[in-house]
Amino acid sequence: MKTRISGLYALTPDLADTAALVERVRAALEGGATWVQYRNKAAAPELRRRQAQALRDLCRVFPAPLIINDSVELAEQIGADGVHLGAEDGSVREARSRLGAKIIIGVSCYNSLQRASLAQEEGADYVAFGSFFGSPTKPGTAVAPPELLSRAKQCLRLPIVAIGGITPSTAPTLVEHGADALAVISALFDRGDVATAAREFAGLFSRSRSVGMPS
Ligand code: TZP
Ligand code: MG
Repeated sequence: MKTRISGLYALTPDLADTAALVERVRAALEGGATWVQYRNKAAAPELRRRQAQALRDLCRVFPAPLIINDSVELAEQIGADGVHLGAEDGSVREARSRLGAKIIIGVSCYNSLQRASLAQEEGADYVAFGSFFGSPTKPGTAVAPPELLSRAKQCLRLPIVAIGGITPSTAPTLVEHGADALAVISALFDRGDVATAAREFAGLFSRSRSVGMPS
């Protein structure tokens, strides 16, 4: 059985210093991040491979699933738990046939429910929508309203990830609208104390899970 994504999904900032990257991701995991995505569009292939391997080793210890952004090839090379595909990264079917049934496949759907339904039909394991707020990491990207999450919840079976400009103050509305997980870069890794930032995000999920539970 594959783990269903939920909670804080820590996406890596671009850091050339691999030791510093690993320490910051370790702090995020210690603070309660549940999943990690290696994302670095700027690094050369050899550095990407080394960083992905170092994060794979770290994630195995916790354990937490490690997902590779953009590259089926890199995910395969390092034995990652999954791959995350955007519009330019090939189809879910191709990734599935190359990586196999056990690999987690996530898909960026921007603000498109149609793209999400297709991803679900093709066998994706989660879909991501966004950007919900202005993103310092990816300015000028497609904008999605929080209501999209409620609509997606009604028509999809897959878990839903929200992304884009998410901070501890903008996060609650996304969780209330049905986000199962929050993908965060800057509001997590630009903070001096990454573990404390992670705890703030992770706390939103323990609170929402306890709502409605018998006391
Ligand atoms: N896709 C939409 S916004 C974004 C991606 C990859 C970046 C999210 O980073 P931040 O810093 O949490 O806004
Ligand atoms: Mg991509």
